Amino acid sequence: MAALSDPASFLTGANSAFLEDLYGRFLADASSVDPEWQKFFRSLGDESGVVARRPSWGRPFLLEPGEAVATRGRGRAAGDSRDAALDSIRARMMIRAYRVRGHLGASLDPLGIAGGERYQELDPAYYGFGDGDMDRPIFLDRALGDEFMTARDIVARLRETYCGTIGYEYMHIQDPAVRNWLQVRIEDKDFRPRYAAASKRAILQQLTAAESFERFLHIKYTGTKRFGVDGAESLMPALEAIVDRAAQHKVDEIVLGMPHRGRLNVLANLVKKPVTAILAEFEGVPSVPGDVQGSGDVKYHLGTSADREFNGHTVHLSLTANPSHLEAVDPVVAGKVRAKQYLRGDEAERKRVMGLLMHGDAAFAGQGIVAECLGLSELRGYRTGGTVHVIVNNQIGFTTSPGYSRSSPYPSDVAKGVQAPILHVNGDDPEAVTHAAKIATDYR
Ligand SMILES: Cc1ncc(C[n+]2csc(CCOP(=O)(O)OP(=O)(O)O)c2C)c(N)n1
Repeated sequence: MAALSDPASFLTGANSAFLEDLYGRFLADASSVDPEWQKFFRSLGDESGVVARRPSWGRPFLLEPGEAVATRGRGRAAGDSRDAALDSIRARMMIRAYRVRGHLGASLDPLGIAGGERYQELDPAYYGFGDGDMDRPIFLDRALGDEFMTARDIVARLRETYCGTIGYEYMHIQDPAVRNWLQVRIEDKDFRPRYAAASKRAILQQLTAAESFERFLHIKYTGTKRFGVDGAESLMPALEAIVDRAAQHKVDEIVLGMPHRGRLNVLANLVKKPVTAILAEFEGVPSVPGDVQGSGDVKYHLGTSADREFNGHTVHLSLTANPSHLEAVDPVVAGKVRAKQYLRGDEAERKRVMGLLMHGDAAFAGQGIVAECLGLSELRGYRTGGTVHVIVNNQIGFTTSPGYSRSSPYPSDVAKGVQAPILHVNGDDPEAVTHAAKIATDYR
């Protein structure tokens, strides 16, 4: 039999699940697979840390399993002023750690592939609070609202605030007033998310509309390339919440830009483009005679605009047309916002026209134009008063896993350079997603 010209030609999509499983076992323990497979996997020369299946926001610096944490608690009696001071200092250190790194303990893994590692700075034992130290009152000087709290209550409060389904990154912001505004929004009891039955019903209705729309396309146009929002349906209530909130702030116009993913859903359910027009385009018929025609993806490039009313305030929404080139639409949206602000005489405050950009996780981290736009965003000649960015993180970039496509832990890290607050939200908790969307809009 002739030798195979490509020794990897047997690696096909059809046996990928089997190979992935085998490779996983090889990485965990090389001797657990057949020697021939060992030889082959070694010849690939992959770095195991890069290949290991981790979520895109995998955490590199964690306690090793079984590694002891620094336990300094000695079961002290209350009343000793030095020990009381130590308690207070250590509690404050722990509170700060949660504010800075609580997101590393947040539940942000809808696919359940994170492995549940602990981050040592979030462990009370790291600050000397052992099992016997959890129930005496510690003077906090109202750091979390109350004058005294026990370590147990502090940890419970911090975990509830910072390790739920929203992970907050805001402590990199240098301006104390800005940072404090966010801290109050995150920690204060008055701002805790509370959803009335009507709000929950509205969210459910938006999710149902989003899912039904994708299912319909899937059934009706089986086999047609579709950049569905499947799995990230909570994008829809998030966008609805942003626009609704912007309307409450008397924003008159929102200029939107987005990539392919979820675009038809946004057109149908947010911008309310007639579904007949969308479907006509799906069948290759331009809904407006004379519209550009090109590849089968054109329907994912077209823009549209419409007025929507929220509690008596009309907001004009315009989704900017874009090319296939990911993120190229970003500066176009910023330019449109600025032009509209100029035309409306909104240059002093820039409160009436707002930009709203959506991104894929791989594109946001990978495209240089994102960094360029962020870098220009605060300059006098370019500023627009702030853009709300939504990264739809499906933990993959076409066929590339995050470990192969970026060096930063989160896709959003480039935005820290302009001190933007970053809210990571678990897409399986649509109420949390809308809560984060509201904070982002209020912040803007
Ligand atoms: C500038 C540019 N480079 C490459 C591509 C090809 N491409 C299309 S989709 C895609 C992956 C995008 O991944 P992500 O941003 O995570 O979005 P997702 O499709 O996963 O929602 C790539 C590389 C492109 N369209 N534009």
